[in-house]
This record gives sequence, C-alpha cells and structure tokens, in this order.
Amino acid sequence: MTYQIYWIAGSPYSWRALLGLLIKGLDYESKLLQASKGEHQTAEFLQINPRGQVPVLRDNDKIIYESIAILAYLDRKHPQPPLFGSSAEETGMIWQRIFEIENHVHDPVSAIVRPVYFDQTKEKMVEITEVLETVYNEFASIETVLGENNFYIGSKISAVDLALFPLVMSLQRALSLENGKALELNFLPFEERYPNIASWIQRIEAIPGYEKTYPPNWSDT
Ligand SMILES: N[C@@H](CCC(=O)N[C@@H](CS)C(=O)NCC(=O)O)C(=O)O
Repeated sequence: MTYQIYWIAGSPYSWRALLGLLIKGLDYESKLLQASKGEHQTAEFLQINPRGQVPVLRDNDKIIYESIAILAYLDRKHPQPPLFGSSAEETGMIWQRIFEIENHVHDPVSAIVRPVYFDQTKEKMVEITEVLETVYNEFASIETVLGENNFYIGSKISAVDLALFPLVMSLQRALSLENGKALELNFLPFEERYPNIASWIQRIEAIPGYEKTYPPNWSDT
C-alpha cells in the first residue's frame, strides 16, 4: 500500500508533510479532510489522531502525526535526498533551526495570519502589534541567511526549508487578502522587501510537482 496522508487545505503543517513526500518522490493517497464539516473531529479520525489534527501519515498499520515527525519518519525510510543532513554538524544545525522556527517564528506569524483568515484583525490589533517587531526581526534574519545560501542550510533543501516555507507563504497569503492589506504591515512584496526570501520561494515553487502540494483553496481567490 502506498502512503496515505490526511490533510486540510491551507494547513501549513500539512503542507510540510506534502512537500516531504514530494521531495522524496513518494506516491501517496490523498485524504483531504473538510475542516468546515468537522471531518477532523469524527470518531473515525480521532481514532487515527486523538488530537484531531492534521497532518497524519499512514504507512500500512503505522500512524505518524506531528508534521516534523512525519518528515523524520520519511527521511529514515527513504534516506535520499537527506532532509536531516549528512553529517553531525548539518543534523545538529537542522534541528536547531527547526526548534527555532517552532519556538520563535511560528506563534508570532500565526498571531498575524489567523486574525486575517478569521476576519478578526480589528479585535486582535493589540496582539498583532505586540508580535510585529519579533516577526520583522525573524524575517530580517531569514533574509540574511538566505542571502548566503540557496536553501536554509547550505545548497540543498532540508527539513528546515519544509518547516519554514508554509509559514512564510501563509504570511504572504494573509497579507495579500483585503483585510491583510489593510494592516499595512510592510512585508510585501517580498521581491522588494525580502528579495532573498522571494528567490528561495521561487526555487521551491520550481520543484517538479510543487503544484500538487499547493493549498487548493488558495487558488480560488
Ligand atoms: N504541531 C502539529 C500541529 C498540527 C495542527 O495544529 N494542525 C492544524 C491544522 S494547521 C489542525 O489540525 N487543526 C485542527 C484542530 O486543532 O482542531 C504539527 O506540526 O503537525
């Protein structure tokens, strides 16, 4: 049986897993859940992941959830191309960066993206303002790193890129929507404000099959 992946359109965590499958050149059966219909909360899905969250990877009788764990699982089963480095130094750096993204980038970016998606920018203006400096600082540091290399850790794509890319794309997406634009946050266009990030996005978008991972609900608007 090929892999099965349970995911929700527009979920940045799901996108990480889909990109991992793509980079590894693996076939998979797509199990796209409709969050609006509560398909991630059904008794059947809660048996698969009691937390009711996506992504979930099913490999025969093995169930793996947590997006980074899915990447690590795929990497161990299909070592080429390596997503977690080929040396102790690379592996250490990759995990360091992943934890930095999870601990320092994820929540501040979400604090901007979620209110835009849920049309709550007015109610959440204090929270958005509070995280702004952090997000500007994190983006400045990402921009510097990506000016030195094609990918986050050197010349090859790694799990760091897959962890970070959906968050960056989510911010870009949110700030392109009408209520996101109204915030006037000065992140966009990336081509002007963050040219190295923009080039990195283009490199990832150029991966054959990328379009299959692109959130289907983003193409509508
Ligand atoms: N840390 C988890 C987060 C998973 C997560 O929060 N997924 C969201 C979609 S982006 C979800 O399933 N939300 C539904 C819910 O929590 O009810 C991971 O990296 O996979």
